[in-house]
Amino acid sequence: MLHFEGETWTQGAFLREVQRLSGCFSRLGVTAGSRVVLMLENSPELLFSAFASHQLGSIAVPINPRCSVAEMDYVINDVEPSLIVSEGPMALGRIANLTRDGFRSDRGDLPSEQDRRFTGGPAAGDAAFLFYTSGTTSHPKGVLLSHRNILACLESLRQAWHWQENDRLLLVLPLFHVHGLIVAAHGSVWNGSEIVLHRKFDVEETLRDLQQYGCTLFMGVPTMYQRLLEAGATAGSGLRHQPFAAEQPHASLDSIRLFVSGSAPLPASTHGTFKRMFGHAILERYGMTETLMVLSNPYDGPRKAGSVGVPLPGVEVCLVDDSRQQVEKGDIGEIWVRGKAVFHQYWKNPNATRASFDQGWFKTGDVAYQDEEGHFFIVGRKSVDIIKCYGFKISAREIEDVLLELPSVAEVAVVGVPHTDKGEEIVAFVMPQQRVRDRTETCVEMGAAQLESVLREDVIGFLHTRLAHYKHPSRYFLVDALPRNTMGKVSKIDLKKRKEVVR
Ligand code: MCA
Ligand code: AMP
Repeated sequence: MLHFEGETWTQGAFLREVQRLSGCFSRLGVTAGSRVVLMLENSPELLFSAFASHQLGSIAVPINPRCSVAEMDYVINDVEPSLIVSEGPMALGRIANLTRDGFRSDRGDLPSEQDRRFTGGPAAGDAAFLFYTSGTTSHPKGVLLSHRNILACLESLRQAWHWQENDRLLLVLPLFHVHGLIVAAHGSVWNGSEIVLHRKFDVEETLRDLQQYGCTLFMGVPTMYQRLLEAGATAGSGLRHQPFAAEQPHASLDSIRLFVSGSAPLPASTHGTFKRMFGHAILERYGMTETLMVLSNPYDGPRKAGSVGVPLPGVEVCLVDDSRQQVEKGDIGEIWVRGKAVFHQYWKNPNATRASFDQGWFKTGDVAYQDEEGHFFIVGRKSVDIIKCYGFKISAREIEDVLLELPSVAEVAVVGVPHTDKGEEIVAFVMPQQRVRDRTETCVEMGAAQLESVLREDVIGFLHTRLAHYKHPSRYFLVDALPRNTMGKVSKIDLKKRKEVVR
């Protein structure tokens, strides 16, 4: 059962929409192995389209419908889709316009016998999804996930989180990433449970629907939990209920049996306050687009604040030092992962694929230690060039390369700095081509407008054409020089620690 903006689809109705769409896709030329770009806001149509693509054995490529034209171009050139499913008019490729009205007026017939030829479904090893994810390089890489990868992950989560048919999940995560689309949406379909879908996370609508629909499951990124806490603590926030007493669990979230957090570190303080305010110990888990879900706090046992738990069923995890040796408990090492849910290749990028694996293990780049009981604690990442803002993975290199295209910019360094709401905020250090006169300090923070007047360039307008909004720096510093180490490399660690930057 799917609920969205006052409408409901039973399982039968959901399946009929999937069947109808797969017929429609097939008529538009989609075949097994071809790519179907899904560029839609959260909506039932996005879910129907993904499952229609699965049925045809094609590869669904979900992308942020609010990405910039340059980002869209990049993905479309990379995947060469046979179909782009989007809302609104576009001037690219072969388009199925699925605005809600368009979608309804094109109800068409149920699939013909010929269209049904794929209803046996694809083989387990066939690719189901291609997700674009940022890395240490400038351009995002396409992660090819097979049906086998996805089913292995979903089955593991079913066991670990006691996911059942009578669960009802409030789904507010964006459906163009693994967290929302695979873990939450496909997880619900796999378990035959219900979804209450929102277009976007809104704190008041979330609190309302958790109660109104009697939801049993919620999955979010740490920012969402932080905002739920703020709403809970703020009197007169427009919530229909009374502000919560900080020391007294709020009774009306009783229907929920599990709050899950992932995609970025959940601060131990958020975990503790949430427990006091709402009476629930959030279950934190860890995963990655390439590996799907890897570690999870226990459903039954104690959930340790600050820990991402232990390996999920069917997943092997080890911690490895720089000489590729496994480390002792308590020591820090890179997380390596092995298991059926781990992807096999980046799209058209054999070099990146080769570099990511070592003896069958996928090297995550995340760094952690294990306590005596075997619980994992993430302490950071090997690369300073990866930023997690609002749960989105962002490449500092990608932003730097865009800013460097501005003629007024000589050098630039982008870093992630801790931030209460976002997890990390994006901070850019810009060294202009022309030394700016009448400036005595070497590192001056300035707003975007001031930066534009100093550089005499439309920095923000340019960023809009190149990068999705969540990749735009939120703070700018004008610098005379960037700190460099003995090898001549910009020392981002020093930049992150600068007194002007730390709030
Ligand atoms: C957005 N912005 C705009 C526009 N739209 N600015 C100008 N014009 C626009 N049209 C700005 C926003 O104001 C904000 O800026 C920034 O862009 C980011 O937008 P948004 O993310 O929408 O911010 P928000 O509305 O505050 O929402 C916060 C959110 C959302 C609800 C936490 O970011 C979200 O849903 N994040 C989830 C990400 C996720 O699902 N990750 C999973 C990846 P400013 O910052 O200046 O206010 S998968 C993964 O990580 C692995 C597999 C795992 O383990 O799960
Ligand atoms: P993505 O590429 O968007 O799939 O993001 C995956 C990355 O998110 C991981 O490599 C981690 O750096 C981070 N991540 C996911 N879950 C957690 C968590 N619970 N705690 C800390 N980092 C996390």
